[in-house]
Amino acid sequence: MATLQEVLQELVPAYRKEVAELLKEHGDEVISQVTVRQAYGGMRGVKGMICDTSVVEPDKGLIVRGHPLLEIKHLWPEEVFFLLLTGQLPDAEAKAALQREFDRRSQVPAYVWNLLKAMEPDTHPMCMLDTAILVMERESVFHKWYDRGMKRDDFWLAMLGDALNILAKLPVLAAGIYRMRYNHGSVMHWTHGLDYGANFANMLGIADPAGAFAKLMRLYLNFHADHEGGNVSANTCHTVGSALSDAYYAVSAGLNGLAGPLHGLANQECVGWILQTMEKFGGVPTEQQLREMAFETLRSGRVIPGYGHAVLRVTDPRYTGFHEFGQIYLPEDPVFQTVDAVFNVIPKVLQEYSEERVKAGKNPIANCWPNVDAISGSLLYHFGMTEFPYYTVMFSVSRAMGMLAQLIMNRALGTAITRPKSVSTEWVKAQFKS
Ligand code: CMX
Repeated sequence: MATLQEVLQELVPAYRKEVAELLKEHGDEVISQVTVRQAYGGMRGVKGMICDTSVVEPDKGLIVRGHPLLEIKHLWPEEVFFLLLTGQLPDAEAKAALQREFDRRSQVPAYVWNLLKAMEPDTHPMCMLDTAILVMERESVFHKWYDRGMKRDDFWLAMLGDALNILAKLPVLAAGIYRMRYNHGSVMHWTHGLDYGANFANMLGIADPAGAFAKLMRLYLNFHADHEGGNVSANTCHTVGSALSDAYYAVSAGLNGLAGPLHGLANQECVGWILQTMEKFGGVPTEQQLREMAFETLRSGRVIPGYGHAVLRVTDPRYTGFHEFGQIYLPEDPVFQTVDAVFNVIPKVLQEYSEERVKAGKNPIANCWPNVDAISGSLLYHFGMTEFPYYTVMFSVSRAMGMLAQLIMNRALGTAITRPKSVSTEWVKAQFKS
């Protein structure tokens, strides 16, 4: 099979033709409308952008290029990246070629380590990661080619160059940040010939005699890679990229969004909540104790982290897949057992609380089921990664794959600069005056 670049070279003209025909035939047809509530409510449910790498069905969860997530959970991260872009699975040769691309691009420049070392010791690891990506912008292929007068048709190719460079360096950077920030010793290097997930596991320096942690990393990087285009990180990356800002600007910006507690940071908050509950009740809590703790959290105006979702209306399949992993590798772990106990209690609590909210004239909670963040941290914690402020960095290594795949697709399709129309409250009032 051909390499990723060669496959894309074949596919991009076909993608373009398909979209041009769709626009010609159906360009003026309506696919969505917007209510006042949606305009004030984060545009929830408004169909206003295109993302071909994956879709999230409210009742099914993530579907990557037509494959429901749990049917492709065995894929390695490099295979997922190939799939996101091409809709095809690489054969052994194409996979090895992509791994060699990562091998040769994995060196992180010395000035990046110097910058990271100069940061204050209490800097959040997400801030370190996003700063490191941004400072490497001077390496951008897209930027350099653009300055030389690159043709529009080649934008995607330059974006692919940036994407491969960023993806190759991200696990090295992220693992280095873990080791620097939490005093785990010197930064470790990428091993040539080792796959992406195992390389990341290895560079984190977690003892892994049976290879279970490497398996978790492959699964983790697969599960978090993409979640269609409208979530905060992907949408931000899309918007920044639409101004033809290069991938370093766009990915760093998207990951800044991932760093928010209502988005990727929820996994950090979730483990915090679980540990707090265990500490309060001296171990794995009973269902009654969990109810008590949950209502205490809700009544103090906080959310239950890891539960609810803007699109999903069922248990997140990523939660289900991680749960299967936990049952095999850490069934006796008390943190994992608490996560399990939480699953038996929280949906009911949130349902009751939602009914209370409705009676008080507030919005219902649209989804009372767990999302990925409810469980992912407990697996990392089991393997000794107890520094939970770091977890979103791991999420980022993976999510960058989806964001970069989307950027390449956008430049291939020539997606326009993002510019939705905003209106003022005065304008809204005037619409309904009569
Ligand atoms: N605990 C308490 N209240 C919750 C809740 C939860 N887990 N989930 C939703 N609600 C509340 C919302 O805060 C909102 O309240 P207001 O109307 O007073 O603002 C109301 O229920 C309705 O929200 P919704 O329509 O159900 O959900 P949204 O699309 O507005 O928000 C999300 C989605 C994820 C931000 C929300 O469910 C949440 O805050 N969950 C906890 C944090 C979390 O797990 N985030 C990670 C999501 C996955 C990811 O992006 O990484």
